[in-house]
Amino acid sequence: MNALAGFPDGFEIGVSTAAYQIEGAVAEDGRGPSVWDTFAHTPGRVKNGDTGDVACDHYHRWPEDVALMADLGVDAYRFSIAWPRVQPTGSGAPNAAGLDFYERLVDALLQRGIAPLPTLFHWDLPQALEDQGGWLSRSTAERFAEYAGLVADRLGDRVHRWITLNEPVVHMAEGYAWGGGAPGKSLMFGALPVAHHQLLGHGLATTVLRERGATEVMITNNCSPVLPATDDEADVMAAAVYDSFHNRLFNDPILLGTYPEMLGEFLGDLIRDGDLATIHTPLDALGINYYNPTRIAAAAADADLPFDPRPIEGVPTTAFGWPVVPGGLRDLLVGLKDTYGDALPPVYITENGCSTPDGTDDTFRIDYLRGHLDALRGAIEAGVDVRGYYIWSLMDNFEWREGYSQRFGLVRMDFETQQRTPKESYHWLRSALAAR
Ligand code: IFM
Repeated sequence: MNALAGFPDGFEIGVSTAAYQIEGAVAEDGRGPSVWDTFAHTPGRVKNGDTGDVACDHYHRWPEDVALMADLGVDAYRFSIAWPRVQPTGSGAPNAAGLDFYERLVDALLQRGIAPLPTLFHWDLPQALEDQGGWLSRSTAERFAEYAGLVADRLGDRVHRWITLNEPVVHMAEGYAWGGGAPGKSLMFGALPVAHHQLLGHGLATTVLRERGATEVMITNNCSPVLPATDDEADVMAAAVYDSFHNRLFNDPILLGTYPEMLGEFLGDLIRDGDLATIHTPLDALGINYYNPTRIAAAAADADLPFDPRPIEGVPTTAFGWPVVPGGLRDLLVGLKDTYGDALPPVYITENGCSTPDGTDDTFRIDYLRGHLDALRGAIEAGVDVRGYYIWSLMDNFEWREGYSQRFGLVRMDFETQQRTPKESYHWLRSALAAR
């Protein structure tokens, strides 16, 4: 059966990328440094000392990448806009050359009948803003809304759908709590203000985008269904804590206008009158990135954190070691519907995909995608309003602290020559799209 059969009319199939992971050209046309430039250039932070300096050189080779997408036949392309290209120091007048680049990209997509879906922040904060506190500082939320306005002023006559932030939980956790990503801080629970300020930035930017004619504004949250390691009460409690931290901290305030009770106390003083109303500004859709469920046990009494992730046994794993559990996608979506009811807007799966070893046949990725599309169909049949599915990623790219070692692409990248070679999964998807 065609893997894309049985989805509702208008169901969107797309591919996703992010600026720092593909663009390169980090010092061209006035782009300022971002926290990821700083982090990647700090010895020992990224595997093999890799950086995004060149990445897929998409900044120069974007016409080839648009042609690949057109040939693939996708409906839409989710990419991110690099804030430091638009505002090199994170505030002030826009850098026209940076906006020109995205304007050319958007025009080329539209000419090919591919709907652009830009994300305004995918972790590459201008370094100058980080130097003033980054997302620990409330002012970054205000700067973000201004930046959103500058981008929409230029592109808003052609782009009507926007994603504000990508995976704020991952940016908070990796960037500010554990230090595995930029800006590399290890504040543990001291990172929680980053959640509030990102959410506030999202809410402020949503209003700005709407004022400039946006018809569909969403945020992309990374969500993971949480499984207690056993039925033991301590494990069940630890799983609930993890669920609050990973999922509910970002979904509840947006969809319900409240923080999960067990985390609200950490945020108390930061929340000003009106903040939750701003964050709760109605959303047109919710973007969800799904990769795998998380299995959680209670932590040892002297541990830093109150939960202890455990492996999920007995399932295949990706090259990253992530468990492959397609049914988790259905469970996640049905669970969200159960939790939020009518407060859950239409959903787009804005990322799903797997890394595989270089040079192997691509059956693993095809099976992965087919399995997750089946699970998605199951969620729709169970009553969840899902409007689209975006594969991570169009092409192999800079996988953050793993550098170029994890390959998620439908298109193989030779990072020496910049040659792009469609993988078997690309051809498989192309046939499925053509036969829809
Ligand atoms: O590469 C990342 C992406 O930037 C955000 N979501 C998860 C992907 C795979 O790790």
